[in-house]
Amino acid sequence: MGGKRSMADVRLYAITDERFHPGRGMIEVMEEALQGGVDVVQLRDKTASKREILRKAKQLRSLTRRYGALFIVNDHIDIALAVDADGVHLGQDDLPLAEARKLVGNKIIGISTHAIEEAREAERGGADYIGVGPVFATQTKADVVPPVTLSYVRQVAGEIRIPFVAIGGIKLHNVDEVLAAGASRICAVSEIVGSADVKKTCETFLQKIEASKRGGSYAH
Ligand code: 3NM
Repeated sequence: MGGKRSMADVRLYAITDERFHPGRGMIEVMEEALQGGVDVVQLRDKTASKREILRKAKQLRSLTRRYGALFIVNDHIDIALAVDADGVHLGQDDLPLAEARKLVGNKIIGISTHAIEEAREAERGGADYIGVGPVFATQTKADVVPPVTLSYVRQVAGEIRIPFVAIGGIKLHNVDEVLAAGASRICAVSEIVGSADVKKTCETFLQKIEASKRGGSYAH
């Protein structure tokens, strides 16, 4: 695999969360996800020290480079810059987009959105992509808003022109509904990194995404 990918080409986006794979290393798990075809890896760690997150970011930067995948750092612009990540992902309470842009230049900036007004604001402000979620209930993110449901996915698909990634409670058993609602980029945490077969889970997600693009559905 070669060449730098852009958010426009992204189909499957994986986020780290070590709580879901006790006894297995993050690098090993994310390498399986990359072998399974994920296009983006995001480092998300709400508890480790900055030093520790930096150490993991360096490892994930070199791993994603080997696979030609994008690498995004959640929250920490300084770490994203220090390891030359492809971008940062920011929430509604993080540094505002305009200030973040001054710091990261032309790196990718993704913004979490939970309502159409937030999506419009992110698009107007020059975000490179938005997160749309939580589509379904999730235990993975603390204090997240109630599920935005498929109707928000439909609304964004119909109105917003920058790439969007559907997230929150998305599993192999319900992803077809999300794709049918107009999503073409899927993000999952627990379903991917908590899987007994991470590579196979990613491959199956990708088969479903590709099938939906062809207008059909993947039968098993
Ligand atoms: N952001 P899982 S939901 C990190 O709605 C994150 O912005 C969300 O985890 C949002 O795939 C979420 O395990 C957690 O449900 C998604």
